[in-house]
Amino acid sequence: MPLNLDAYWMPFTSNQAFKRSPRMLERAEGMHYWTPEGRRILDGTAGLWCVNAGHARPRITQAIAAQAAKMDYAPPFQMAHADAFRLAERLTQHLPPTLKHVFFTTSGSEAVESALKIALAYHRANGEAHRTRLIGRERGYHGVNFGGTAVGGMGPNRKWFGSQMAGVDHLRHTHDLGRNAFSRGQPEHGAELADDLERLISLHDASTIAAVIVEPVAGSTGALMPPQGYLQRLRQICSQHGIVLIFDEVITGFGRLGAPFAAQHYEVTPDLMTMAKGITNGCVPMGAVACHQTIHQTIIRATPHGIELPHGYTYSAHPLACAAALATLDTYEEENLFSRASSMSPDWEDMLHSLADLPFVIDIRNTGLVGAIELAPRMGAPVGSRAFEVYLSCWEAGLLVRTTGDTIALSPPLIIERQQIHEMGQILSNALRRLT
Ligand code: PXG
Repeated sequence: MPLNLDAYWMPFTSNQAFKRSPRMLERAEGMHYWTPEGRRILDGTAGLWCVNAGHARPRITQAIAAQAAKMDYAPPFQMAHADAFRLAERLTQHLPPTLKHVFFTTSGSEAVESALKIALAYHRANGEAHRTRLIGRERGYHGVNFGGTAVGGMGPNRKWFGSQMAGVDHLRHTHDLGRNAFSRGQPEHGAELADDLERLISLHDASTIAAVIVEPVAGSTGALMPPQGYLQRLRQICSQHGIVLIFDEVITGFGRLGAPFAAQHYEVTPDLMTMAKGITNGCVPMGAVACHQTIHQTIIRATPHGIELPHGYTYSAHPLACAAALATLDTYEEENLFSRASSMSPDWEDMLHSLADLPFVIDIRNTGLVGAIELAPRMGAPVGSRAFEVYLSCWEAGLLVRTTGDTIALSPPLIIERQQIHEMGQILSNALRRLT
């Protein structure tokens, strides 16, 4: 019987276009997907920035199967299972030393909501309940729940959803093609954009501001690297004014930049850090918030009896997710995958920048195993029409890429080999040459 495509309402998808011409995946292993027709597709995006160790790793899939057979589910409120503690402890070994506690969620969006609520709870517990304002950044992406949508800064994701949350403001974004186009790694210009926070502090007064949330590398908006000195400056201003700094590391975590987290890569430690995706190699949904010891202690000590933080999810620290995450960490550690993005980065960078002279390319950006190719918008056509054409050509040629607006974003599994980087370059180059 032919598959009925009607009932499934697909997320972040043009449902009408997809259902006219579906792209289906059936199987995955290592660096590749296979379609139901048996076509092999090189995974240039690690699924959606999450399958960092490559697909269907037996150690991880076996750990999930064994856990499902042993104990499928355990309530996380007022009871626990040992792997939840083991996993939190293991994660702290890869975190900056002051981030000593981990709160589990089911996704990146929930990690963001949890981090925003922990920041508010911290100020309240610390006698500063007047700090309620949350600051995000233009072009930021922090998932799709109400808090994340409100602090997020991608216009198309916000405009459908009313007034979202009161008391939110945004820093300016850091994208500056005029000064920084074709930068390799961190762009040179733009550290002063962090001073935008001083402007918002003058406007609202620091005593009203709870937290600033940024992605160290803005992913969904098209892979924008932080200008040199920008994150350091943001850290300094937050510390000076008692504002909680949250790094949303949902895509930068677990080796994407060549260190466990962007915090180590850029040598800037936030007070709270969100993570998801690569935490289980994408196998089982899971997110987490890592917390500075002072934030954790302040909240815990404020309530000597009873529940200290009335927050959590039915699936917090789900046994299958914990089993997957522990096996994922074993894999990352054994294969040194947290440093692999930096050892592969020179080849990756050269491949990307070799595309710089092709038609309509107006910027190439890269860091670790992240890449972005920005195209000139097509006059009179919907935003992103050129990038989507490249996406379709790559799909036909057996390569999976992502597009956002006029940017093609790349983030392959960290196990990628040099030959596969070369293959990606060939397919991208052919697709770009065909553009009109
Ligand atoms: N924060 C960041 C920085 C993200 O990148 C989320 C939060 C939300 O995570 P969940 O697990 O709730 O989806 C994300 C998600 C893209 C793309 O094309 C990126 C994400 C999701 C969908 C598409 O770059 N990141």
